[in-house]
Amino acid sequence: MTLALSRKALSAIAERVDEAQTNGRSLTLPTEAHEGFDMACGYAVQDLLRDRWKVRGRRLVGYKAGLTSRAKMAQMKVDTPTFGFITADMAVPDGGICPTRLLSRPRVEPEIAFVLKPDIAAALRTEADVLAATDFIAPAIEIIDSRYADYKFDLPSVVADNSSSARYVIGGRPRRPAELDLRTIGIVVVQNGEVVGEAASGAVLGNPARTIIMLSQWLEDRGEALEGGSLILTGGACEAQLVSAGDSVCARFQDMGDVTVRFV
Ligand code: 0L1
Ligand code: MG
Repeated sequence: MTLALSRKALSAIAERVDEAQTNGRSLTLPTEAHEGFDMACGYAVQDLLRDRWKVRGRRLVGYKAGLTSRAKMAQMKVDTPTFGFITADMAVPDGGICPTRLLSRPRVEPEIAFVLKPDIAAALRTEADVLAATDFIAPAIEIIDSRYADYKFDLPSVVADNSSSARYVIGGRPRRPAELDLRTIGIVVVQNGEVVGEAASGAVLGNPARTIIMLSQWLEDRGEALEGGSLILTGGACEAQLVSAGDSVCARFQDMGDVTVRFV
């Protein structure tokens, strides 16, 4: 595919995004700085970012999907989900502490996380395929961030910023897929003792397993395949909430327990 920007220009953008993610700095949107910067350019930058991470020894452990619920789409005024990659060093332990010093504008969202079995089919096309390929399902909080100045937002730029990935917390009680009705798990988000978000897991595409079908198709379209053993964050079930140092957040998942994190 021919991209609107040269490889050199895309590499320079990946370097700037990497630096901003690492040091908590803000950037101009690539769409404002480069005419023609589109979704294909956004994913090309994301790939270059992933290559840079690998060279530095950051371990890829899976994928994230963003903007998979109506609430998130409405909050960000978009209608297309996005994907990104997650690494081992983005994990914060359940009940642990998340420093905000290197984050610009952290927000939290409750997500259903899947961990796939080590050996899976090349493509997962149905909910049954996904459930058969799933080792366990766990409650999660994703901590997203944006590296763009003045809270500006557009999809190609967000994709270049690895779909706003920053940190994640996996916790609660992991469950086998057969033990759950993935459409109706109640989720409540409590921030400093106050309920700030409520959803059912089916807010994510009717069933968060559908995120994994979309992810599998997206990877196939780019000549890649889902890797066995991957951790997948399926997308926020309700609107993301801004957090800052001093906040405590607990996401409570029906029949799956709580996930908690404190920001300093
Ligand atoms: O995880 C996500 O929902 C990705 C969100 C991307 C947009 C944002 O920064 O809110
Ligand atoms: Mg998310």
